Amino acid sequence: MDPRDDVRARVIGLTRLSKAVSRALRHEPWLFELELDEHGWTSADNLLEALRKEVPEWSDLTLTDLQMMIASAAKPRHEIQGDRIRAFYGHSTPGAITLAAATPPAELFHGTSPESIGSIFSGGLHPMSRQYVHMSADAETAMRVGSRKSKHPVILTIDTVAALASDIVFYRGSGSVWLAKYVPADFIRIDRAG
Ligand code: HQG
Repeated sequence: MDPRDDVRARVIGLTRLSKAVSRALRHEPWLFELELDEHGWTSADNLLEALRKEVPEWSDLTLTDLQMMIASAAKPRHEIQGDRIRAFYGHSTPGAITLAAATPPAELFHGTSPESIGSIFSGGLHPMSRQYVHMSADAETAMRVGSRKSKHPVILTIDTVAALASDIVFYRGSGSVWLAKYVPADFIRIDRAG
């Protein structure tokens, strides 16, 4: 990163900014006076205007700062196109976000806590507070996701070939992330315990 960008990144606090953007675009757009369209897009100008009031270090926040935050993130969470911005996944807003169906790899992975396993095997994977169940294309990512929930996460493998044959629809999130409205227990097995 250019040293001037590095200084700017430190002043802004990119992780803090990323969390605020996720809160606005995934969970509580109304707190930022934003409306999401059916694909999750909203005005980047309106978001910037709201964020500038959030913390003093963001009082002169620009689109370039948001682009730097997105480009330096460990994984693709947000996307800017022209004057619009959206979160790729993770939504818990009441208005449904419409995604395009896509064919996933033959296996997907989901990291969770040991406490959730009984309920998942009796009733399947549910979105819980989000709009979609989140899965990962690789077990290592699923392990990181599960580590947010437990020191000893359990990695589940989803047989997407069998699920697709039963008309379960999968959607592309971004990077390693795949989504579905629901995954029945029939297509889930334990991969390995952490
Ligand atoms: C569990 C982060 C009991 C599920 C991550 C999970 C991800 C059940 C929890 C993204 C259940 C929901 C999403 C059932 C599901 N009974 N528990 N029937 N069905 N669960 O946080 O997948 O870094 O809403 O196993 O990396 O952990 O923010 O979902 O433990 O991609 O970009 O209910 O969020 O992305 O937890 O994480 P979450 P998640 P970011």
